Amino acid sequence: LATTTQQIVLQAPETQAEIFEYVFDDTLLALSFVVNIALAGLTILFIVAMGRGVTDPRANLILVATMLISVVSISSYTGLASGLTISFIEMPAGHPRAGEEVLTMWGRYLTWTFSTPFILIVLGLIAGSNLTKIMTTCAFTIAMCVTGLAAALTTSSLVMRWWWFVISSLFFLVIVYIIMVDWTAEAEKTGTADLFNTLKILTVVGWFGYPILWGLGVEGIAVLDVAITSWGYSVLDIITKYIVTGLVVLYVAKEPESITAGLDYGSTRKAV
Ligand code: RET
Repeated sequence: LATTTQQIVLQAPETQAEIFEYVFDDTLLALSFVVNIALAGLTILFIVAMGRGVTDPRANLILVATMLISVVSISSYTGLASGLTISFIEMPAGHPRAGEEVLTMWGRYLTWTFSTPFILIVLGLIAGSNLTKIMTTCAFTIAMCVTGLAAALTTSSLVMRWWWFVISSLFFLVIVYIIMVDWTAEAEKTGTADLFNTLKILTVVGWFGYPILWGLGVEGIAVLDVAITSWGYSVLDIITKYIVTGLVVLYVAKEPESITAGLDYGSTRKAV
């Protein structure tokens, strides 16, 4: 009987129903999902309320893009809360939890693929950048998230996990460069530097938190446990999504006309 009990304890949840139960047994973990679903919903309502009177097409494009960040977020966290996008994955030799089945929230990396481009569209539009640079950052963030997903799901070798991590980080640096160098200069010319610089700090500092958490959490060197890692990502999401959205929406609703970047880039007003 003792052996049977031990086997049951060591057996990681496998079916979606078992994972769902596991998540909701851990109140802290479950809350890290539920809080974000609620905040994303409130953020959407806030955007709708604040954006009612805005008629400028470019300002509306920015508002729609902010809304899509939260739309993706609700779906992302519903995927995690339901157990659909969580799996227990066996870590390769050399990993601190080698041979153990570790809870992996792979849905996060998957859904960042869809949410982060909208954040970059918002920032690029506010800086008054052009389609080429906005598309470049979108392509690189998709590449960053997909290779991050690959890092989390690779079980064959520890070296390969970290190699994916390195590739993903290189893609990340391309984005950081465009934000820090190109967009900073463009925002200066566009006259949106005040807002842009605040968003830039929240975004660049916030985004660096993700690979750091990945490295310290269960996917990496495993000094942080699953619930803490999950809360870490949830808090970073609150900063990089809802707080950024809130600042953008307040500004755009108050001064839709100052979000101009010249006719070439789709503005409704001539560049000054
Ligand atoms: C990973 C691991 C591999 C290396 C790097 C990463 C970066 C992730 C980032 C995520 C940002 C997510 C946001 C989500 C909001 O919805 C994939 C963790 C560099 C920067 C802003």
